[in-house]
Order: sequence, then structure tokens, then C-alpha cells
Amino acid sequence: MTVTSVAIADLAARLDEAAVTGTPIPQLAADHGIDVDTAYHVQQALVDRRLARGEHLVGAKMGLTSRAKMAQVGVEEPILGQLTDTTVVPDGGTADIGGLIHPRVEPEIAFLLDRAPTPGTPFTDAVRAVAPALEVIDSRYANFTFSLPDVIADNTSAALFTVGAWRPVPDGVDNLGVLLEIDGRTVQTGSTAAILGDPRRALAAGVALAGRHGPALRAGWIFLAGAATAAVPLAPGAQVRATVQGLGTASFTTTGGAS
Ligand code: 0L1
Ligand code: MG
Repeated sequence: MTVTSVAIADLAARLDEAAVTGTPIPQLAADHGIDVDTAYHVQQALVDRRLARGEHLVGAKMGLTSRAKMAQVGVEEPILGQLTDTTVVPDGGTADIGGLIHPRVEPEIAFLLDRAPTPGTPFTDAVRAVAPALEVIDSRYANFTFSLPDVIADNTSAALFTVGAWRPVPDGVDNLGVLLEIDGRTVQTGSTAAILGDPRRALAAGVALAGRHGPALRAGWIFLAGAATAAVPLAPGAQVRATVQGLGTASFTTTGGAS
């Protein structure tokens, strides 16, 4: 089935409205013949709506980078999403989750891009600094259930994110211990090795996906490499902290939403 640009715009509008109103919607892809390639067009139309409202791109994110998450969705490759300025929560700040549908949080590692990487750009040339990070994901689909094209169209469930203090690139980022704490209690432990075996591979995969589906990664952008553990449901009033071995912490406190 050929999906027209009108249909792409309509699906993007439905996803946008779901996010803006905090109202879950049924999955879209199967009923509308959306494949992976078309799903990235829907994602772009969705992000374009946000940019038209005055938001700015500040980075890109990888999703489905762990074997566990790939298995959950039944896929073999990760996905790429886009990050805008209004989704940034300052480190140590307050994350308003009141408008979200069913938020979850996951600990990540972030890269600060020194230049626009192209295939083959060495990691240490592409990346100026690294930091611990937290990502809040929030599927716009009912029951957090979706197919691969659905989640791509939904900008990879991106909702909010926090980046800790940037540090120079260490010798290795491939097997750093990761902790996720909520209200001082450890709720997940893992390793950056869960991110495609080595988060540097996530950057290479992101460059390849951006080459196929755009937009190209840019100098100065934040790149969220992916989750080091499973995501955990988030409630209001939670103190959330990610610790990445040797890199420090990223944290926020949640507010808003039904308790
Ligand atoms: O950042 C992520 O890995 C999320 C990707 C989409 C899958 C999900 O929402 O769990
Ligand atoms: Mg993530």
C-alpha cells in the first residue's frame, strides 16, 4: 500500500495530539500499511509539528539498543529518535510528568558530539564528552504496546531526559556499572555493555540510521546511546538518580500527574 503524504501528516497529527493531551491511542501502523521507512517519515512529520511550535532540536536518541528490548518488540536492530529543547530536564531539577500517559525511566549514557559524525568517523573524533543520563519514555499507544513501525513513528517513545555533568571521554565506555535509584532504593543495576555490547556501537548505528532516514547528526548535539537496564514506571514525587561508574550521576525529582 502506498501511504500518501496526507496520510503521513494525519498519523503525525494523531500522535502529536496524543502527546499534547496525554491521551493514549490505538496502534496505527498495521491498519495504515506503515513500514519502517514510512514510519520515519511519520516521525519527521511529528517532529516538524513541534518545531513549527517553536521547539528546537538538541540531539538524537537511540532506542531498543538492548537485546532484552529488541526481543520484547521482536526486532534485530535499534531505532533512532529526535530530542527537542522542551524535553530537557536540568540535572538535579524537576521533571513534570503530569501530562504524560504512562512514563517510565531508564538510565543511559550520553555523548556530546564534537562534529557531525559520518560513517567511519572515529568515536574519539566524533565525541567531545560523555555523561550519565536519565531518559523518561512514554509511549503514546495504549498499554505501552506497539509494533516496530509504531514506535518509530512515535519518535521512539521520547518524552523527557536529563544529562549529568559532562566529562572527557574515558578510555573505555563499554563495561561501566550502572545503577538506577528511586527514593534512595536501587531499582535496577546493569552495565553499559547492555547497550549493543558497547555504547560506541550505538553511535555508529545512529550515524547509519540517520544516513538512511535523517536528519543527519549535528555538531553540538546530545546523543543518548540507549538504556543500560529495563525501564521502570515513574510516579510523581519520586527522586530518581542514575549513576554510571566513573562518570557520576544524573538526577531529577518528578512532579505532577495522578498519584
Ligand atoms: O529509549 C528506548 O529504548 C525506548 C524505545 C522504544 C521502546 C520503548 O518505548 O520501550
Ligand atoms: Mg532510552
